[in-house]
Amino acid sequence: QFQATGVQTCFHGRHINPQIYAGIDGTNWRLKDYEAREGYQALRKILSEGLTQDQVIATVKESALRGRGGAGFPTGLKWSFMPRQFPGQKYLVCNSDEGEPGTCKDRDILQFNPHIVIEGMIIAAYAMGISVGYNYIHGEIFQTYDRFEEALEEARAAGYLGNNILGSSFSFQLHASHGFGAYICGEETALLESLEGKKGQPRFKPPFPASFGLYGKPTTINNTETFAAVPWIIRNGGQAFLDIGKPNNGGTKIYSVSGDVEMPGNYEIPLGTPFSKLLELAGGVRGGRKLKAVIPGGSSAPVLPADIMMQCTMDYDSIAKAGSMLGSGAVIVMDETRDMVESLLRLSYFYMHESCGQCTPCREGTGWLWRVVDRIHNGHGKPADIALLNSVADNIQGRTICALGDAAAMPVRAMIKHFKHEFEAKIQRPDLQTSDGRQPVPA
Ligand code: L3W
Ligand code: SF4
Repeated sequence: QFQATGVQTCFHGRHINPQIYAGIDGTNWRLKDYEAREGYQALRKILSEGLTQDQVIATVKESALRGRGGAGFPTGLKWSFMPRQFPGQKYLVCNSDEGEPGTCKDRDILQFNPHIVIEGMIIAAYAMGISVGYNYIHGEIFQTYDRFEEALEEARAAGYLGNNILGSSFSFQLHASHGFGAYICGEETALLESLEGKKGQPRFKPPFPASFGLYGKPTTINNTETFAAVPWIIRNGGQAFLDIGKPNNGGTKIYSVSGDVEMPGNYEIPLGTPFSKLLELAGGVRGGRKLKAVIPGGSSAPVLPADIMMQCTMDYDSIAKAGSMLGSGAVIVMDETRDMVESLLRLSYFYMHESCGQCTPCREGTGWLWRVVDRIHNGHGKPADIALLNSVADNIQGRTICALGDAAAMPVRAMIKHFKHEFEAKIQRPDLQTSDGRQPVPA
């Protein structure tokens, strides 16, 4: 029932299963097509049945929908943090600043089913009594931004957005905002700074955006995929959504599967599905090779060796129990030929490059990590370097303003924990270095 149907959405090998989020072939994204797929029926239901704000939030809580951007925070709980009777302006923000290496799901949702995000945001705004919203879209996806703008125009013209929506007393203005392509602007408070026209640097939390958000006003920020789940939940009920997944992990999730698989792409499957099933949907390991390791939730998530990963189900709790995190659902598959030192070199370069430089442990530490991994990779590693890497990671983790510091430190510790022998081999046997990353490193 939930097998990826092979619906082509973007380019070869990219599939989104038409269960909840999409099911689009690239031509049927317009309002009339969305309405033909029960689009805006959830909004109509709320307004015609006069559902209260509390009822909508209670339904989302019941669904056990958790934030799809990385942290997995319960959506209904987050919505309930918003002050109801706030005298000033409140804001709703969609985080479409998808930049996590390996993640490419939000881009496809916006490109192929933009109205599902718009409807989800309208419902969220209704539930929290918000009259203005923004969708902050990653700076490098111009086509997607234009598509979303077109969809907004359609929704406004049809009376779904603007003043007195569908003749009700509820009004909501929604705007698109183009980001600038910096990874750090996906961090919610950096995003808010950027939206305000400032340099995109994270703020200290608390206060959380629910009390001090955009322009210092109460703000709720959810990920694109999170909003996209909301119309289905309202149409079918919270319990139905929960039943698709497993307790505490309601619904389906889109996984961006990349790396050494036959059919990389976006796959929508129920939370709680065995990893082995997802791997099978993606065509298995490329070239029939053996699975070596998997990064289960985007580059910030600790790597897991094949034997542990094959025991996991794809949901927040199972992956956390195994020592990693589901994150944004970017599943990076590595086969037996992958050189883990070289993989870590790529990752650590990314975090060094994307650090906003605001706090010393992250600004200096990410550079240290990269330089030490680089010298190990280049055959100039010293025996003390492995301990040095762990020590630098220790001095970053938990000591920074935002999660980027942790995200840079955790992959280092995990790589060393599970694949220490590869680091040792490079230090002891420089002749085993690989430059193309395809030569196996003997155990
Ligand atoms: C009010 C409280 N609100 C928490 C809210 C908070 C936020 C949400 C989760 O990081 C992760 C990160 C990346 N009162 C609250 C409260 N909130 N306590 O709940 O908060 P938090 O701090 O747990 O997470 P975060 O800062 O949102 C996100 C990881 O995701 N990640 C990155 C993904 C990148 C993308 C992208 O490319 N755009 O999604 C992937 O794994 O490392 O750990 O809203 O305000 N007491
Ligand atoms: Fe900037 Fe890094 Fe500090 Fe985050 S942890 S605020 S990215 S310096």
